[in-house]
Amino acid sequence: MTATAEPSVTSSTPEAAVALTELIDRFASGPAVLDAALAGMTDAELDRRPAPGEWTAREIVHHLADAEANAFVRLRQLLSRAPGYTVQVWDQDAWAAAPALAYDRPLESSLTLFGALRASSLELLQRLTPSDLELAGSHPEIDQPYSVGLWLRLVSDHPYDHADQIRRTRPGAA
Ligand code: NI
Repeated sequence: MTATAEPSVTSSTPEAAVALTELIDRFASGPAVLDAALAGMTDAELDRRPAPGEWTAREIVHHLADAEANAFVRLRQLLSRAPGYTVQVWDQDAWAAAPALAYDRPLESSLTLFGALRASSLELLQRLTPSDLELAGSHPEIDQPYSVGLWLRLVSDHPYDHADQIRRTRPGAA
């Protein structure tokens, strides 16, 4: 997805503090948002491909876990002030399509992993200072510093975007 960022989250005004709290709440709610989107879906529904080239709900869940694992590393690299840190990019479509990564397997391990990774990162986010938000590295595909503030905005939105996508895989939704 395309990266956009509002700079306000990286300042230390009262408005920015509210914005930060809201972003952290949004980050924390990701697993529940995903669970709600999946509620009651059968295996057949999880494997329904709404159109050629689009992901199934099952594939989206594995993608969310794998993306969170990448995000988990990025946050820690940023917060550890890794010198000259450049984000490691990964090809999400190649991961979803690689037979060895088995995006057709049961959901449970990826749901557990997504929740656990996010719970761990949440503990770090709850301790952030305003200056931590400005810690930054670079991203080969983003034309601005890849800061903790940008990370938080992008990663907080991620399960919301994909929950919408899961709802669109349901029969009659698209
Ligand atoms: Ni995604």
